[in-house]
Amino acid sequence: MEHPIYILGLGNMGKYVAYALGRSHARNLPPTRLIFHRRGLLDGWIAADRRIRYSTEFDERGRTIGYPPAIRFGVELPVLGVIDPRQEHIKYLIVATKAHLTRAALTPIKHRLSRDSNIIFLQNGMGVMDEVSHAIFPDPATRPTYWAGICHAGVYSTSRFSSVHAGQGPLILGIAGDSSTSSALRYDQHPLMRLRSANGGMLNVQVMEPDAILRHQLAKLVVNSIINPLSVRCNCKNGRVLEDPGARRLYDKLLMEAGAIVRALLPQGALDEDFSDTALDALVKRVARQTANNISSMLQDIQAGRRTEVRYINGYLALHGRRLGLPHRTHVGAVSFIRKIESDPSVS
Ligand code: KPL
Repeated sequence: MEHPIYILGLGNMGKYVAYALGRSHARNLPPTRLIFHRRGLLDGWIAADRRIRYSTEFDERGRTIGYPPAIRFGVELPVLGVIDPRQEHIKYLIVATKAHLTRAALTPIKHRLSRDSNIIFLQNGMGVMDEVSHAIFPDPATRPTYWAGICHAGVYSTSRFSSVHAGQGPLILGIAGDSSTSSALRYDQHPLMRLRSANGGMLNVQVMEPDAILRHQLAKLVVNSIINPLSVRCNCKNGRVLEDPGARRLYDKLLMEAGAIVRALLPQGALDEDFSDTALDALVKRVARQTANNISSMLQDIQAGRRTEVRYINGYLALHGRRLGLPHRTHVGAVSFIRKIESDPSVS
């Protein structure tokens, strides 16, 4: 029997990937199984008729088909997966929980994971893998292989099991760690590479070597550390962040601080033009435009009264800025601002 691909966490990204995999279910991909880490989720899933509803703002040629999203373009997914009562070994796991829930969500299934397991962390921010290693897999000899998944698609949820694909972008995938842990050859033969064909290539998977993955994680961190808190501050969609005059001043400060910190976190000798302030500025603006109609995940969390991932985004930059003796005040300010709103939404 093929090892299933398990998905833990059905937020925006979890639904997006589950839908793509589920649509390919009967064809060339291993079966997909959802793991619900809270009882309420299972009850909700049953109440939602065990379906993920997905719609897109794009037609098959990539043209925007209008906003607000037309649900009639969506496709309903029949039963996608089941809770696995057999507690079998997990070879492939996609973790798409919020960063701060990862440890708690993984703990009950840690006995099902071993050295030959592969975990794709499909989350915003950085620092989760270290946290998981420290708390769950302290022994490197028995630790699963960690993959970083960086999704550039803009997706937002309209209900717990419905989401809208609002901004196009690839899913960057690669083993996280040092270069010695992988090679192009291993990637090519790796069963997870079949994600590339999920639902006719819907996920637009691009595979990268560990050094390139780290660079990508850092670049995405910069993007999220600017667009996400500013979208909360302006209470606006991503595209408007660039237009708000108040946000503009903060934008420059966040960018300058983040740029210096990520340059210091790059692997030795990896410094290049992609991480200059000008290049990072162009990247953030490009993503804001490409996802102009999307509501950032941080604003979605705030609107839903959930805790955000700010501690793993601006908090991660602030932590390393402090450690490296680099300016990081604006990121500390962003963390405090978002945390205040989390505990008292009237602050915004
Ligand atoms: O990753 C995102 C997020 O919202 O967290 C962006 C790229 C900003 C898209 O909304």
